[in-house]
Amino acid sequence: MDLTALMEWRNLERHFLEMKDVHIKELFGNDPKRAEKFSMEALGLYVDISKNRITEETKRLLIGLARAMGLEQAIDDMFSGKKINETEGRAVLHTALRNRSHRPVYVDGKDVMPEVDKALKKMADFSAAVRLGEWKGFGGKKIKNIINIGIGGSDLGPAFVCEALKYYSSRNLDICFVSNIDPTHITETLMDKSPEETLFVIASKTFTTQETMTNARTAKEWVLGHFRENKAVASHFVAVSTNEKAVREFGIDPKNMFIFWDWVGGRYSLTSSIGLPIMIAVGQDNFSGLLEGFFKMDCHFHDTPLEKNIPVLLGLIGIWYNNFFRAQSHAILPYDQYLRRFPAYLQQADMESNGKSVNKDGKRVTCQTGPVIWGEAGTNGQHAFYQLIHQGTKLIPADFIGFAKSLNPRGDHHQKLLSNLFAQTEALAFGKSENELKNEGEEERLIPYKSFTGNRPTTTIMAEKLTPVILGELISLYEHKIFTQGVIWNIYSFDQWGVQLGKVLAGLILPELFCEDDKLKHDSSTNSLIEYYKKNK
Ligand code: G6Q
Repeated sequence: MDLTALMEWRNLERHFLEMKDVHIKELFGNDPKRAEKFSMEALGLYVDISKNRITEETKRLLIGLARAMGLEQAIDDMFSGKKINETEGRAVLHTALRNRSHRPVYVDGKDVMPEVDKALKKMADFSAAVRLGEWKGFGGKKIKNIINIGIGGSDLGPAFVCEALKYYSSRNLDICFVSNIDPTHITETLMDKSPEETLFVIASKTFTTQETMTNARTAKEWVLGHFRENKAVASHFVAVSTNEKAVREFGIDPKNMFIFWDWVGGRYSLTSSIGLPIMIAVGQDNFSGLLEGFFKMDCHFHDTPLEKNIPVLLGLIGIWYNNFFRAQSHAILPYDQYLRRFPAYLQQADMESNGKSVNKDGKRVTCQTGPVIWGEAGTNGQHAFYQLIHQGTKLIPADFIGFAKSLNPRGDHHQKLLSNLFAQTEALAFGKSENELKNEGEEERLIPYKSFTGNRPTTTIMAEKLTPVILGELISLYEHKIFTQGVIWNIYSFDQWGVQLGKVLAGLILPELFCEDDKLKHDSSTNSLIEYYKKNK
């Protein structure tokens, strides 16, 4: 199916010609009720899409495209456990992990909910034991440090959420994340810690990932170097994995293994056992709150008509800029320090899912797919890259995220933070014209530099305050936004073959770095880099 040949696509192309020079200022000028019409309140979120370059007609046409691409059926297929990850032959059921209704969800004819509940119970028992100081190190001391060793989907989700929910976390425990194979990462992390008080969570779906297994072996040497008894491993290592055999071979007792399943994709796994460090940090109740939030947004996505469906609408607005305005990137700008790592988390979620150029029919796509995702917590970004968003030559649609209440109120900090958030969206949308500057008596020669064209689109998402429930809703919202876009682009969002080639080549180069023989068979650049290393190591 060629998406760009669809009548719905061509209608959007025509509509784009009418819209491309329309200013957001005009859209607001023509309709005093625009903010009301283009904002939504649901599940404790207030989502304002009015500062986008859209009209009712844009929405209607985009929804037409979504229907033409079978979005409603695709949503049903995902939730019902169809093997929609066809290139890996797997169902995609992260929604079952937070299915608080406990309605059966079937994979290959088997209801997975009892196993999901059992895994959650095991996590809860273990987390409680660690939090209460009942889980002791081999030397009998309480655990003070939890170090999660994992990478990609086995790192970014729990690392992001542990920081996002830090306000709700136990301050008696230090939760760290080691992901990079660079020895600096684990060295710096272990530096100030005692093996007696440290518990490692080795998080790897496959339990074969080079970075994770190398770091895990180094951690094991560190622990055994201290205790000099193999038995110590049982008190200081647990595993989160789908691969029991490899976990056992590493020396971890399978009773200290937390399972998940092949129908949970790495970057969609933080509500599975991969979330163990989160539950240890914030406790079972807060973790349940997080799941509750995910579930609420899952239900909203599944049950709400496309016209009022928040993830669908945000996904469609993204398509509008990406494919018609030809925007190359999308900024995520959380005005909350706790959400500092949201952009990095979403970078993987979005770019690994939708960074594809072959469609479901095995053909090259005929339109742009996933954008570059980037961002930084407000207000830091304002003093760094916002210049380009305001006055650069590129169109960068941005999502602003903020909360009415601060979790750490202090003087007028929060009011200042929010005034900046609101002001940025206002400045980006409405700009400042040369005439306004003239009327203010600005020096003639500076007018071109000081004027702002505006018409730079933003979406603002607000909630009363950052809670585990709201965080779950926000993450699920973006997961489903990404899904929506993948369906429209007709690509497989749940595989990641693009990470393979580099891994294979690294495997070939590794022995060459150790061997003295200098007959290298790569291209001249790669050969020179390897030779440079050998001369200077
Ligand atoms: C995510 C990817 C990838 C994966 C890591 C770690 O969707 O699959 O980021 O999570 O490569 O893999 P393991 O968990 O198997 O170590």
